[in-house]
Amino acid sequence: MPDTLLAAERPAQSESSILDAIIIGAGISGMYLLYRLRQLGMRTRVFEAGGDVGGTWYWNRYPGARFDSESWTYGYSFSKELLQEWDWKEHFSPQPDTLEYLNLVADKFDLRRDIRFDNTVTAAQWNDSANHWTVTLESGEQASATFLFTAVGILSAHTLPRIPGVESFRGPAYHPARWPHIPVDFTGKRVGVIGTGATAIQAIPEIAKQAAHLTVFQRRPNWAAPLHNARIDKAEMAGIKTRYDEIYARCRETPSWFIHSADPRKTLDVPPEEREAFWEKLYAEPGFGIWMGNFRDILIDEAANAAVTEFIARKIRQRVTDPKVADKLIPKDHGFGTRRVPLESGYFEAYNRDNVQLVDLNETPIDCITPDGVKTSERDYAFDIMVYATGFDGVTGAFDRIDIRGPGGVRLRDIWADGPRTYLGWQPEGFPNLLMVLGPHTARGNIPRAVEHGVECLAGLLEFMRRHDYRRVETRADSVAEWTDIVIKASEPLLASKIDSWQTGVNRNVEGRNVRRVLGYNGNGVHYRRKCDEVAANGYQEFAFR
Ligand code: NA7
Repeated sequence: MPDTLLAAERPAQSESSILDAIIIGAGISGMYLLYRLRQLGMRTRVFEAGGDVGGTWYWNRYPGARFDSESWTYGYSFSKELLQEWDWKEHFSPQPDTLEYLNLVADKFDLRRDIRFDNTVTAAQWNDSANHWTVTLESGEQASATFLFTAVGILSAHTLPRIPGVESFRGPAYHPARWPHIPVDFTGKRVGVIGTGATAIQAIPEIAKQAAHLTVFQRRPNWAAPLHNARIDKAEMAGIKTRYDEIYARCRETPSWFIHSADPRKTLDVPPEEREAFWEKLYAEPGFGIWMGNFRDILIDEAANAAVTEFIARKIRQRVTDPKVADKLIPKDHGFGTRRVPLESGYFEAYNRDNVQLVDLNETPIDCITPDGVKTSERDYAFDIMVYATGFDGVTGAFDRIDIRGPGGVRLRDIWADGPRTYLGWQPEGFPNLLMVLGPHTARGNIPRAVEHGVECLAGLLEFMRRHDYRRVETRADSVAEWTDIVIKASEPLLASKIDSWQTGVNRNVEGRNVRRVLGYNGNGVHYRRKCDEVAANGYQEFAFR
């Protein structure tokens, strides 16, 4: 094996300056990609905006932050030694434990020596004659490499609310994705939270336990279901360790790469009492079963969805003491499961506390943020601390924040203005040697499972290039057109595709993000795997090489 992928091809004078690969991001994707590219002998450097490894789990340190995937399906599967070495402490790992795990991975594989932390990539430019990418960092420094890999995550471009006066608040104000490294003490404080997405749904019960008073500003409620987290004791963990092969095999065989897969029955074919008993069982179980292990038609059939939606609404009414508050917490504009379902631990009960108030912004919209707090159409609210749990510019947002230019200065942001165009989510059209982990239009679901699969696919492509002495890869336009069409058609039957959410690319805090786009492959992950395998087996005919 040559010491670098394309060592024989590289002119002697550029040996030291042109790397084989640059990776943007040292989260779960970038860490594994670095490990894998090293195995291929590629000279690689990672640029990471954060101060250490971990991506999502480095940044999102807010109270209550934890997995909604079962921990023992979430870890990397590539190293049997690592699997045996690490003990998950809870079925749905809290952020500090997950970060500890990722630090262990970084230490064990000595990843940090190739990562430059606190380095935000602001631009990337393809040099066609030299056949390399040059990235520019916030500091103005530049670095070049034959291949540029994005490992920027799907929810890394956080967004503050577009509300007048947002910068004017006098006290501390936090977005959960930029949470301080020292825990925030809410004791005795008046706290305002804007947003009721998955993040707020995790944070609110925790903040409520501490704060003197918590006011939640809700624009749209979300459906949520119980997480049912539990600790894992030593004996249980020992059992999990013996079953890892089986667990990961199971994930490979389900549509979203979680352990859950849909019940083959159609909702309305099942007698009402039996249906009800099934839903009760799912509601009492940990994790995404209520969403992904439900009857197979709840996410595509209006009547089926209405039935399960009614069940979940009833649960909210049972759990929230004040019927008026319960009613406000029940979404009216979308059915259960048509936006990513937040899994909660005492979220609805938080509203039964005397120190928690829900403000419905449909009744009393926010006029502005003031130095003291929030002014709605009805009154002023004074706060000591504000939390803007207002989400992310999903999937393409992190790409848009980098000025990525291909041949002739073409901007990726412009090419994707009406929606991303890629082949298999591996590579955008018209951008040679730009490869993506978790790029738009890949299959996603259980993120680390998607990451490992995506990295393996790209590693296969690179090995193929090495065997054939290729230095340049570009997707064929007709392949991109075909895949884009498949992706769009796969999402059409889903009720979710008719709903505004980060998954359909709508974020009213970002200029121009008010039109729905298809951002991921929403077909069956098993089919996606098969397709990727076929492309590799057939010699990557959908790509042009030089
Ligand atoms: P989400 O799910 O996008 O939630 C953001 C929340 O913030 C949502 O309730 C929004 O209401 C609300 N929001 C955003 N902007 C405003 C303004 N300007 N005014 C009032 N309310 C606002 O992001 P999360 O971080 O909670 O979760 C993201 C994912 O992380 C999640 O799906 C999991 O996969 C993990 P809206 O619904 O837009 O009316």
